[in-house]
Amino acid sequence: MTLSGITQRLSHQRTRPPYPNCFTSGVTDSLADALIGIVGSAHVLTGPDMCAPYETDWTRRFSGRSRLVVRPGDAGQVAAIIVACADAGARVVPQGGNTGLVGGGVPRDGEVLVSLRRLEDVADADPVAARLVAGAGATLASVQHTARAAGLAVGVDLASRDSATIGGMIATNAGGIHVIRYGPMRAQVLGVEAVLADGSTLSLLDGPLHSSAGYDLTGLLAGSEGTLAIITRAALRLVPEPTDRAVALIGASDTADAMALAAAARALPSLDAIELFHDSGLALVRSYSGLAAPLERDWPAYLLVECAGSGGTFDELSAFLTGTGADRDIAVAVDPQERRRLWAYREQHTEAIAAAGIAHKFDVSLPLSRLAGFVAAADARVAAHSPQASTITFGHAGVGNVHINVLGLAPDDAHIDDVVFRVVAEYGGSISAEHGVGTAKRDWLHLTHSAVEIAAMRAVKQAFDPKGMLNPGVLLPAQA
Ligand code: 2HG
Ligand code: ZN
Repeated sequence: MTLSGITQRLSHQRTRPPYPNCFTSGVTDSLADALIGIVGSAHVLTGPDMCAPYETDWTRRFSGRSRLVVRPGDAGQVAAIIVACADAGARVVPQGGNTGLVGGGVPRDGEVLVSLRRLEDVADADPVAARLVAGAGATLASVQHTARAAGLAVGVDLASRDSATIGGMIATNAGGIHVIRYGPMRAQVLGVEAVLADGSTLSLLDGPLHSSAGYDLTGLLAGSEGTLAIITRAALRLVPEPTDRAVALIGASDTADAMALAAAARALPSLDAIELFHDSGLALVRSYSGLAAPLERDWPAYLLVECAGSGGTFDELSAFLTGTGADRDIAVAVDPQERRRLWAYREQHTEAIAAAGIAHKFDVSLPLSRLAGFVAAADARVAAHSPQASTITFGHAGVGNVHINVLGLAPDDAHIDDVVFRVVAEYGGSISAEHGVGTAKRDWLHLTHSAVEIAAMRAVKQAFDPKGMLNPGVLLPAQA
């Protein structure tokens, strides 16, 4: 099942709170009338049932009320919406596929929610320039499909590919499983088109590949979480589509052993992914999916290594595995179906956790040499905070990005957030690696970012959005 599939299933199980600021059907105000004039009545949603799917994020921890939901069909309509909202003094929350995990893409207090999903056009890939232009609402899967038709691929891939949109992925500087090879989303974006807070459009889609003329505005908007502008289209760089892949799942005696294997695997020329998970996550995935045990025996930790290229990946991976020691418990797959099966143990973590409860999610990054120590310390600190909590840790071991998921606690238990983020700071990490800061983490930004850094970020926000209209409350902590 895809992330969108489980979202639908889980949203049916939820009881919905009342939404006093989301109008009941048929009742409008002058802003709604103005927006209907821009996008048509079919694309201004004003009833609580209509707005509800846009008001809770994927974690189910973060939800709020919108004034209404508006669904523009092109960048011109986005610009007109921004002007209408500014005139009405309304604030705006942009949203892509609503696969976010940090409360950054859902309303908080009666904002206008601008859903970019209708901006889903994907132009054919340009094989000479190895680039493609996609609307902000195009899903990653649809862009991957178009790139593949030209023998090319997108350098970023993640489990929510069927629902996550290009605009949202840029706004959060998403990472995923290939960061080790191609870098995060910011490194895939050649240029963007974006609507600024004054309704003007910044058009950076067509520039030359290489330019050092001034500030990198595209790079700045990547990771800005909708607080500086609303991204409407993007030009993405493409990479050669691998035609040959081999995957290995290796049992490890503990996180440190897995990280030592990961360090050795980083030297593989065709390395495409290095992923980590533990026995606790595997048990949850197996009971959720019914999958059999992946290896001959159970291990405390597991490392998944994938090589991809145009030939010889199995031999390259085999030579590496031989060098890891004679008594290793390993499964290797070349056949696509078998590779998918090995990947399922890792990729189904998020869904399996969501099926078990509402988790506190910590997407953090650590210096590679301190990651194993951090995982042990975080586990111990969570257990000391609350014996009924269970911790599941997995992630992108090759780049030091781990996802700590804590189950068994109340969704509004902010103390646990404090406990985990303080361990991150102690171990020299960052409180967000690839999901963004959102509303979930802004109050802990100061733990890993200096006052000078936060002041510079505030100055940027002030320059782009002096009235604080775009995604208020996200990324930057409230000022005392
Ligand atoms: C992944 O790596 C995603 O699968 C989701 O970033 C992580 O569910 C999570 O905590
Ligand atoms: Zn991840």
